[in-house]
Amino acid sequence: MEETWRWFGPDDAVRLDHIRQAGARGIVNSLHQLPYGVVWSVEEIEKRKAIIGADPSLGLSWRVVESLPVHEKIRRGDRDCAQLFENYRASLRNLAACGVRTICYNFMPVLDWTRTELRHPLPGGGNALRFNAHEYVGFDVFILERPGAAEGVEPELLARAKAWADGATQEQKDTLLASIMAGLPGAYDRYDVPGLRAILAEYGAITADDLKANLRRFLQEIIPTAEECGMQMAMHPDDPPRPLFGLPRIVSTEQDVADLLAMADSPANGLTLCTGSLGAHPTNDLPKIAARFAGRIHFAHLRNVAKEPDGSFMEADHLGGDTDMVAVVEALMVEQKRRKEDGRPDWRIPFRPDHGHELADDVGKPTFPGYPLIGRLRGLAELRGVMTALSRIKGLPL
Ligand code: DNO
Ligand code: MN
Repeated sequence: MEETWRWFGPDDAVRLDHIRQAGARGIVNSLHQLPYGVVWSVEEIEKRKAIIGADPSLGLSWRVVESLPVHEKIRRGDRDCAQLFENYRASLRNLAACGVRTICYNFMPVLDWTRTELRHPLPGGGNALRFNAHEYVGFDVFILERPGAAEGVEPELLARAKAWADGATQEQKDTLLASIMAGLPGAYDRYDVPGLRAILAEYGAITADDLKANLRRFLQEIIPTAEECGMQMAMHPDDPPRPLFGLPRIVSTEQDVADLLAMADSPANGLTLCTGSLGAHPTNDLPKIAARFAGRIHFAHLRNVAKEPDGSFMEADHLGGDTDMVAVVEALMVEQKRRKEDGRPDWRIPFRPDHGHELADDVGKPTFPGYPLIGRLRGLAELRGVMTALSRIKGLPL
């Protein structure tokens, strides 16, 4: 397995030499400074490559793009997207010309990964990310006041949500909003409550089927180009894997993944196996999903979650939580063996420790939420231990 690490670019408090100290060589990167929908020029891509490779003794290179963002108009299914599709294809061609061929992206409308709590205290100090179902409902029903938000919510959960909203100070409400927005990548504007209402209104009453049709259209537009360029598109699943604020999410379950891969039956149309995202869904069996779709997994995000009965979940230690991480890693390593035996030069699957706890000297540092140095370094070390042991015991190639 190829060790990679998400780096947010020159603004990241985690430096490239830190990443090398953690052991990773592959950099996962995006051009966060560019607005959504514009072409990534060869010049901008080369500039970033030069920064990543500036100190050759570190041996780092840009391995995966995360993300090449899909414009909201494409997700929403606007008619006049021809230029946006053309720009996306141009960015793919430019990236391929610069040697970057694995592209992680997502199809989550409006938001990206979403939590309600960025600093849940851990025993002994340090913090974890959490999704608290009552805070989510409290925000949706009593702060956003989205029409219909209370429909279908368990009365007991709704009562706890109301108690939370009634008791929360303005500061607590602001912190919740900031937590919900924290997953939007890079230096982008986050929505305030009126802004969120406005963008939700633009989506109107979109259904999961509508969103799937929009995804199919996107894949029809870009997969042929990805094929021509020898690129691997790797869809990131929904985090959390459930509808949010009335917007459907369509890459949440094993069946959704099967549907996505069937929409364009091409090796270029693949998956980022994010165990933490899929793992927060009650019916997803991660080792099974990893084994079933192994041939189309181009990238892996490895982390764990501990689920709670009301739909809340907490980001757990990488080898803790509800997902059998050893079994997932084994499935990926079995796939690597197959690729190697097929003579593929690129048989190693890139993975990164996806999120880590904020631990020790990282507490209080201006790292990106979920992306501190020490917690990810710990996660990567634990995962590397699993891989090393599996390789020895099962004879699987590392
Ligand atoms: C969360 C990440 C996601 C991911 C995007 C990919 O930490 O795994 O934000 O980068 O969804 O498009
Ligand atoms: Mn992920």
